[in-house]
Amino acid sequence: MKVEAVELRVLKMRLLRPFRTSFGEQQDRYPLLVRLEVDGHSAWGECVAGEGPWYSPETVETAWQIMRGYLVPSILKRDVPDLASLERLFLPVRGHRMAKAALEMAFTAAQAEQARKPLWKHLGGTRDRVETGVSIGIQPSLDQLLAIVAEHLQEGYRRIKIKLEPGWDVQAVGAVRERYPEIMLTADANAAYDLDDLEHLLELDRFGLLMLEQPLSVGDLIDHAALQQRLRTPICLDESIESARDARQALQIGACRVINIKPGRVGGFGESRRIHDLCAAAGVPVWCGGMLETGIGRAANLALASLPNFRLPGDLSASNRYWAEDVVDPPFVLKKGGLMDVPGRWGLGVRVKVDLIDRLTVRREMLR
Ligand code: NPQ
Ligand code: MG
Repeated sequence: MKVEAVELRVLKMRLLRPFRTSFGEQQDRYPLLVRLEVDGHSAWGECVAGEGPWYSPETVETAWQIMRGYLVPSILKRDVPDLASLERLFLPVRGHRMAKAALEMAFTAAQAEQARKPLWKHLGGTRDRVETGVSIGIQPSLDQLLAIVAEHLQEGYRRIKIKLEPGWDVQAVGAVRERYPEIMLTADANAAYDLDDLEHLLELDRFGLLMLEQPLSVGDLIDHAALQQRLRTPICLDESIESARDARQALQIGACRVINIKPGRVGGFGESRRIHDLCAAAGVPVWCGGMLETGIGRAANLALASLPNFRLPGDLSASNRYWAEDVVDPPFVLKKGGLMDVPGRWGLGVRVKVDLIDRLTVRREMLR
């Protein structure tokens, strides 16, 4: 497959409501999109890097520069027969996994399109609908938290995740659990604690959480293992797992019992698949995380989540969880029972609204 040209764009989109985590609050999202031209066809991908280096060291700006300066030149006008070849061409660039993943997503969608298959079948998925969950930001009050949880349960989401930070943890989880004793409930600290908080974190054990996501710092596999020793609640790692090697080592020392896979965080579908397979072999469930994507990134996540070891509901929310108008048509919606259809058209599987994207674009460059 030959990539004739690559277009990079940054959009400006407003979230329907501000999203607050332990690393900050945000209302505007600047999605970074890539479009590959392959055999006269367009293939879209989305880079999930954040606006600032809070969730990960990558940002929209660094991803743009690394794609433009290194990754795109390494593939332009070259014959790249398959995913393994693309990964080899990207290997000299250390890190910058979100930048790599965006190009890999578009490349893989183009391959699926050429094979006349939807992405999920091309990736080896085994189902055309998946269970959804929703991630709820830190709220100004417990009342507002309960109201927003109620709203999302009503819409049908199968699993509620609430964001934690010191000062918004035991009480918040307790309030939701007291109101809803039976729901699948999880909590995500985005690395806001350390082992000095051990006794405090142990208080979360009584709420029967499905898992506790990324309680400690990114590099703290050993401390996560120590915490997991004391905690009945399974620990799920997110930020700490950037590769299949990280996943293998985390499982080896007992640092977690669940892994959140985000293709952006680990460098693409190839690495996601290796983590998926390794966890399947170890009997460890995985689920697909979210990064406030547009419908383009959502389509990719849904395709990945159709693989068999994605056994827990992901952060795979409907378009209207985040956006007044999504960049794909039709928008993603929840079906009965909190299920979502995996896009079924050839390639990425969705129709991209190029006119809308044009109107939202604040920066654009064509590379040939
Ligand atoms: C998580 N996502 O699971 C992330 C955190 C997150 C849906 O909870 C810009 C860039 C904004 C990255 C907001 C969800 C972000 C971001 C939240 C990541 O930890
Ligand atoms: Mg997380």
